[in-house]
Amino acid sequence: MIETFDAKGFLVVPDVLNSDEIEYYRNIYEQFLNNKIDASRYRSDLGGFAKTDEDVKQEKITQIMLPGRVFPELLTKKMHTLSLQMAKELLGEDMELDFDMLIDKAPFSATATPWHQDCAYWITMPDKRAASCWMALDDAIVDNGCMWYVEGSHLGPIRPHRPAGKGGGALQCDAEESEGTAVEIPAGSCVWHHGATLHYSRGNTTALRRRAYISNFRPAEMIRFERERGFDHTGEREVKDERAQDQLS
Ligand SMILES: O=C(O)CCC(=O)C(=O)O
Repeated sequence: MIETFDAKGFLVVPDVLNSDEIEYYRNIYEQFLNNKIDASRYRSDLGGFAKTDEDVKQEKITQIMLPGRVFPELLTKKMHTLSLQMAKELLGEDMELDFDMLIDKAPFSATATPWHQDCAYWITMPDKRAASCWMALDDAIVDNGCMWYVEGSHLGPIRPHRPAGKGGGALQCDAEESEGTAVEIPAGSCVWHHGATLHYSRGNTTALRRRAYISNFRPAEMIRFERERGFDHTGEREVKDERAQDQLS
């Protein structure tokens, strides 16, 4: 599995959570979505680039940063403890949780997450080791927005990124589905990707839910490096890694 991750830049780990555990996380996830757990200061629309009058009435892609900080019980449960263990096996014993987030694509919200490499969002760091664990809390299929990855892209250059549109939201770079692989996984399974792996997901065009819980890991020393520079993954989104600056724009 480690070799696969190193070569491809992504890795499926099946059947991590059992049905009771999935239910536990879904229950908390719903409390975040309906604001029973108030994370409004960390909530935004990752699909906020699709700005017609109709679009602004409803979040297209709900992103809530740092659920584990808002509701610390999560940090002690299986998803966080096991994914930290996996991160250490994949990238080294010095891995620690940098941030977590919820990304929800509501039924029929039909908004793609644009192609991007996560490191474009981050400040340039001397140690590039980083990985995200994308945990499916619903079956993830192509039509509700499973993840797509470009195999080996973490080994190549960082593509130029730009804001996906006006008004915050996501970053994007140029890439095509024909370059990538769709990774359909059942609820309770996860897929890992490297911080430089090019990825994307289609919009949810179905009546199905598509709840994902994402945890990101990097060396403890690099987390310190970020925090010393005031970077904690709660701020405005813009191209931060100098390798991803769009020289053409
Ligand atoms: O869930 C999605 O659609 C996108 C997730 C993503 O970009 C990430 O985990 O880095």
